[in-house]
Amino acid sequence: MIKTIQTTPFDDQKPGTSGLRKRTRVFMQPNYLENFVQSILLELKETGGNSLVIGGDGRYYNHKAIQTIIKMALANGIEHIHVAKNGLLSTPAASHFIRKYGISGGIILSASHNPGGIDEDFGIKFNTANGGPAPESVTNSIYYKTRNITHYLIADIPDIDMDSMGTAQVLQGTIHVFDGIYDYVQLMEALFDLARIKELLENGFSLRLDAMNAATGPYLKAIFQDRLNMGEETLLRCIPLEDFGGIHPDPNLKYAASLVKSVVEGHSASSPDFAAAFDGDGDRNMILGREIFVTPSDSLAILAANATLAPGYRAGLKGIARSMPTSQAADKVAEQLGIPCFETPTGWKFFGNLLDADLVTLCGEESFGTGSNHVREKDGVWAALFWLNILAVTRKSVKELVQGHWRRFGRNYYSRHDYEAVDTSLAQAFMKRSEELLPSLNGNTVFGLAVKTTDNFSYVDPVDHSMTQRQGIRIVFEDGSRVVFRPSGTGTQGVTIRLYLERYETPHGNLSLHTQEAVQALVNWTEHVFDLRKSLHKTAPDVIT
Ligand code: VG1
Ligand code: CO
Repeated sequence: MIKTIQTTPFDDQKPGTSGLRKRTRVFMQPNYLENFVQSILLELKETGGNSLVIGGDGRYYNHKAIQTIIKMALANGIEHIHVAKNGLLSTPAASHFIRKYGISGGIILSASHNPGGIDEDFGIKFNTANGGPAPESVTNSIYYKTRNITHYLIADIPDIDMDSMGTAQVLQGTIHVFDGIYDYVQLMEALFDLARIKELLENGFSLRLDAMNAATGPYLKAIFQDRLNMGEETLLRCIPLEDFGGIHPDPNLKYAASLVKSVVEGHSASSPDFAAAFDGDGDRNMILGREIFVTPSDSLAILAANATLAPGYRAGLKGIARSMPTSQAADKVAEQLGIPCFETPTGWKFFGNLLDADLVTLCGEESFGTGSNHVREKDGVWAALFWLNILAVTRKSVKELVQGHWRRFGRNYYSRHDYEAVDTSLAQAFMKRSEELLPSLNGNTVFGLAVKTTDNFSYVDPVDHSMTQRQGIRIVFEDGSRVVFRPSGTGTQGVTIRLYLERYETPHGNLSLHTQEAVQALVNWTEHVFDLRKSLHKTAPDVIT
């Protein structure tokens, strides 16, 4: 019944910022998925794990991969295998399920906001017993196993029926097919005042939520249709599709442009008061209000400043954490609240220890990620509900809330410019040359911008003291503005270089500039000093958010 299959290593199974992400066809090669899964299962077993959650964002190959993982988990002696019904489980819901039921780990099949389909992307994330993405020590150990693999184990059994809930004994294990929506919705009900939100919505406040044909659809329906009685017109693209309808399920200014246009730009009497969009696996969010786009960095700061208005956060915040490239807006709030603000490398896995040690309550990343200690992942639907709860209590518009925040704390103008699919050797040479240039910049003033400090960011985890180096080149100017750049760790083609631009204006400064105008001097400075576009053989960024 259990087969041992001989295999040889693939040399490219090193997990990136968030799991292993490749072209779908790469995963479909014989043994590719199996090698990686066997390495995860060995890691799980070595650390004493005997239970596992499996689910994914519904993209092409999700079902097939889940069947393979079930059979391999059984063959490897995992006793309790929890499979989300229809294989559909958002990343935050997976995190919650692991934590709530004390499960040893989870495998989430997703390439997040990357497009899906046989000619697009697929991915695997592994989460540990705290519900969070495996930390680097674990992903390194899994990678080591992929380099030395000689065989894997798989049960020779028919496919499992994962379309109906129930429990079945198979070989030495038990397979539980569970509802991936229910527990998550219960958690949201505990954290937020849904009755108050309902009242707001019944009083003419209008709403649009866009699931982008991906994993959040069923969660949004369960909350906004079933609990809050909202009509179908409020929920857009809520049926998860294998190819996400051919779009990038990426909630940002480029890939959710039509929503942005209807809410922010071409606003009219019929425009909603509030809108949000979510990514493929449901951990990202974009918040919009009539005539305003809320940057993810501002969203974190505004949630922090108003957190006690939501029942789940009434006791206040322990601290805030943000990834290094995320704007310093949250730092200002933390300072005023008298709580610590931690700066971590990019990727949610770096927040896990801080959350587990109860050092922070809220976390955020500039890449449309916001979350809290309720799970160990960023959480899109949670962010939208948090905003709605605050709006329901304050009765302010999104714009009033954001502008009021700027008048109190100042405004961190912020933009990210992505240069995609750059030739790997060009990108590496550029990063190396840039790093070498840093010492010569300290104390210099170019185009009126005085450099205060420069470094290639390194991080020592305050809890386990593990060190992570070279996480991005950072230039901080005397006025608090910053230029940061780093190679992405989630791409599947060449290298994406991300350039992060931040300019701070005090509460008395000009708070109503256009963002790109506000950061233009920083772009010019970067070109002058680093010759970025020419070095990367680009004439303009591919994506601006
Ligand atoms: C990107 C984002 C990062 C995020 C990661 C995973 O990583 O910048 O902030 O944590 O994606 O998010 P990178 O290395 O490409 O910059 V998800 O929603 O794709 O799991
Ligand atoms: Co995601």
